[in-house]
Amino acid sequence: MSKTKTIDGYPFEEYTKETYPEAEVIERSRQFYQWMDKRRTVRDFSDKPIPREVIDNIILTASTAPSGAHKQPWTFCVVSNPDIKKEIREAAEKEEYESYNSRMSPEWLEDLRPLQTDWHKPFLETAPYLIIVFKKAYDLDSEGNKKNNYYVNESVGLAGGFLLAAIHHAGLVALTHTPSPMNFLTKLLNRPTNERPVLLIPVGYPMEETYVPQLRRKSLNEVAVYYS
Ligand code: IYR
Repeated sequence: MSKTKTIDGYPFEEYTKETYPEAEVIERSRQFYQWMDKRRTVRDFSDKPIPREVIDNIILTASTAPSGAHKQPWTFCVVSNPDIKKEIREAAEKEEYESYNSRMSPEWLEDLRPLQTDWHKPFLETAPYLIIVFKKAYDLDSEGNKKNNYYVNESVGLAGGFLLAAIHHAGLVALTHTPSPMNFLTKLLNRPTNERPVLLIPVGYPMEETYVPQLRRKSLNEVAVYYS
């Protein structure tokens, strides 16, 4: 049991973070980078099942992300039911068809050309699980009163990042899919009025032979500026 104390009446507990000698810090940071650099967005999913426990652990990991005033303003909807997956696919493809054929600008379509995406979204039925991340614009207490959440977009973005890292760590793959508009998910999944869909993430094993676009990630000096 860790030591506890109260500050202004609020409970605190001692936090002991495992630390390492400097050489090990360097080595760990390098290894983690090299391993995270292997994460890729995948669109070719196997239908091989995944134990529910894995999905539970991935979501619990995402929910460890920091959030404004520790409100954890997110709901993860987990869809494995084939009928619901089919409904989601049909609704998403309808929106995506419109997007690719009339809503997206020529520049946007050109930018997507290297990814070779189109309005067909078979993975929404193939992947064993779809995780739909909803942000909670506000909370509702037991009497239905609105309670504020803070930095909701930032918080949910961080949780999404943790979710993708947890999926990668489990040896699974994901696709960060954002059909636009995605309001159909609110209705389809019967979500309350304080929740808005943010990310639709198919999770599974990759197909045995899977191809991803050859991408180059920006170098350190393209993404970092140091003020020493
Ligand atoms: N939502 C569409 C289009 C799309 C948009 C971006 I920005 C991407 O990085 C990839 C795809 C789709 O999912 O196909």
